[in-house]
Amino acid sequence: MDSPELLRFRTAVDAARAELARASAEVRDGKALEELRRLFLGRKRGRVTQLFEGLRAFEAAEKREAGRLANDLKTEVQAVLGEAESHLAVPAEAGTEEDLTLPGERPYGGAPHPLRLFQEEIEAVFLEMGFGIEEGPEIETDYYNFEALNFPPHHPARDDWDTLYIGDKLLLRTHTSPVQIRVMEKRKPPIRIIIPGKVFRRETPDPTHLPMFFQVEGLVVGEGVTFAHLKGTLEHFIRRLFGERIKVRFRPSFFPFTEPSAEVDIECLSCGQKDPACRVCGGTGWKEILGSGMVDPHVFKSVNIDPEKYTGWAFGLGIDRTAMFAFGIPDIRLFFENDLRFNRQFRLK
Ligand code: 2NL
Repeated sequence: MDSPELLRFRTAVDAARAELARASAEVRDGKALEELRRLFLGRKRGRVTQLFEGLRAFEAAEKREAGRLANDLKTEVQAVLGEAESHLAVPAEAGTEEDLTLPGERPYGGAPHPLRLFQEEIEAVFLEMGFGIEEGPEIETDYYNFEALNFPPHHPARDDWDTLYIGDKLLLRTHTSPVQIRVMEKRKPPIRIIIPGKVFRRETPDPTHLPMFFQVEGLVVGEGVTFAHLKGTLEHFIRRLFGERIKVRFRPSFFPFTEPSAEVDIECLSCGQKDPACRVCGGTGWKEILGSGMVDPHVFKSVNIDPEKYTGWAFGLGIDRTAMFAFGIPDIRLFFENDLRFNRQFRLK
């Protein structure tokens, strides 16, 4: 049985709770809210405060129960005050109303991806020199991706260009060269084109590899086209992209579809050719940026271009790899995380 004191305490708590409900329903502004807060939680006269004061009169046996009642009420009061506050309209102070004559805020409308911007820079240099831009399918046949490019079936050179096969004859293209083959089938020389696009290789993702990346290839075919044109054009391209003073070197190499072949290196921009432990150039001072060569006569034969009459040169460059080098980006995967804080850093000029 509750003592009369505890009964009275219960009644007082219930009365306070009823008053809370009534008074809170009438709160319309910050001032009324503050009054309500003072009515219940005020330091001397607050309803809750006084109930806590009253606890002192109880024997230990009932103090615990009375304390619980007072505490529950306090929690409720705080919840009701918080709720009432969140429903209050922000007071419109004089002079701070919305100025309807101000121009609107421009919503963020998106921006080209950094790789797209870099691709467009590359395209601009070749467009200047009279090249056209071609595109083609990302799913290719074995013929266009390999055979026409002088990779016979089962040739070990295919190992360096392993990819995902879709059935026997279809695959994800490993370079954009198949587009050049398609163009040469349809069009007679002179030809002067670049082909940017997605390519695919069997790779495990790491800071410098992904199974999908971007490439630009180029092709020039005509009468009297020589290795001198290859050198002059590629050197000009590199100077337009990286600046007039960049050091460039050509180095012999091998590709199944060109003969002779050359790789092109530029000075390491990361260490300025000075750091024997440089992570970017491995201490060599040079960074390979593209592969190139004179189109192999076997390639011309597969598209019915007479290699006795016409010669040509071609090149291939990884857009992602080159953009990483140009911007000092340490991990290729950053391009594909779609983190706007990363992407927005590359709004060029
Ligand atoms: C590299 C090397 C290269 C080509 C691509 C090509 C295309 C045709 C005929 C002959 Cl149709 N060649 N493309 C030539 C040499 C090198 O790419 O390292 N790319 C990232």
